[in-house]
Amino acid sequence: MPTALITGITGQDGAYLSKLLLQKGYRVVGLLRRSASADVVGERLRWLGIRDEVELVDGNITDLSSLIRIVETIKPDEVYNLAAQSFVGSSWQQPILTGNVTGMGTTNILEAVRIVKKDARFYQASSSEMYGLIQEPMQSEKTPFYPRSPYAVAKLYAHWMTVNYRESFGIHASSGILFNHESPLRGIEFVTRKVTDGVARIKLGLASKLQLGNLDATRDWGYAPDYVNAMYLMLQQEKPDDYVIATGRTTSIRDFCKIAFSYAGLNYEDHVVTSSDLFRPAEVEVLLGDASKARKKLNWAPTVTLEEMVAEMIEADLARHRNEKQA
Ligand code: NDP
Ligand code: GDR
Repeated sequence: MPTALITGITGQDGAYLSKLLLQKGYRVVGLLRRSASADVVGERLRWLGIRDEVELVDGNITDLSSLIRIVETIKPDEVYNLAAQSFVGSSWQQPILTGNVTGMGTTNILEAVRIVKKDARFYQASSSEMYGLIQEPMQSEKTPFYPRSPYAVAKLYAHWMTVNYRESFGIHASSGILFNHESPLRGIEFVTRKVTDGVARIKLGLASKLQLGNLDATRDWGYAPDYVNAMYLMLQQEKPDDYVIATGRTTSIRDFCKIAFSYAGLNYEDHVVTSSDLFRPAEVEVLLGDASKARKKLNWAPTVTLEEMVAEMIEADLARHRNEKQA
């Protein structure tokens, strides 16, 4: 039975990746950072019905000694580094923490692998945010990077460290440059989930307005379960490499709102208000990914449309709020 170590197991991708790997017969071990809110720990794993099937070990991506101990103890065949301060908006408020966790945390886990188990295969969660100020209309593995937030700068450092450990030490280290991907398990602070949650609350009469920032930015939004499958496929390749994972369709926040509100029979213009407080100091205006390399080499393709995903997210948020009302 192969063993996978997942950092960031309690996040959206960690939960879906755990489910996928369990289905494939893996032993799944996740790094769990200590939290005072023990009651909410593992909420997403519980939502997927796999909380008792994964093992959780105490550690932190900023604490190299904990990582060395964990890699020594569980001897993983595959390491998926998904842990990050992943909210771009907060990275201006917490630039140093973001650098320590999202950037240096990656070096810590790469070091633990290099020192303890050099033959483990390594996945790094790189991001389309690294493209930032766009240099080409469609972004591929060859497009130059121009990060526009402390988060993106930290991710770019982590990305190059992954490439460097591959080239310097021969580690089977791959980076997935993933464009935005969403699901009912998406954190509530990200715009898609904020919108689907807002639609559900407005539909149920729990709210009437939804406050957003820049509606004109566009994103290439995919479906998280499709994207964790791409992570797995990257580590099954004979040679490590970097891959863009995207749908090839970009949609503005405004159009996302139109799709989401109209699914619930509502008009977004009656409910969405914008606030300059929610605009970012520097914006990534457009993202549109070219995943042809992944299609060709990994035989990967998205399976769910934006409209199907929005419907699933709204239904899940409606169910959550109905349950809350009954409780
Ligand atoms: P989430 O924000 O949902 O999850 C982040 C995870 O990192 C959580 O499990 C969190 O734990 C953990 N974490 C944060 N700080 C630490 C720390 N100091 N030590 C250990 N664990 C920590 O992110 P997603 O699941 O959406 O994304 C997964 C990864 O992919 C992230 O690295 C993200 O930056 C990257 N990415 C995401 C994309 C997306 O569209 N979703 C696109 C491209 C890249 P806790 O539960 O305790 O907070
Ligand atoms: P992003 O996702 O920054 O692309 O990072 P987010 O959903 O936060 O923002 C997308 C776009 O929506 C605009 N926006 C708002 N965003 C939020 N969060 N809240 C609002 O009210 C709002 N109004 C407008 C933003 O300005 C932005 O243009 C996500 C994260 O998962 C990263 O970790 C990951 O690396 C990238 O996707 C790819």
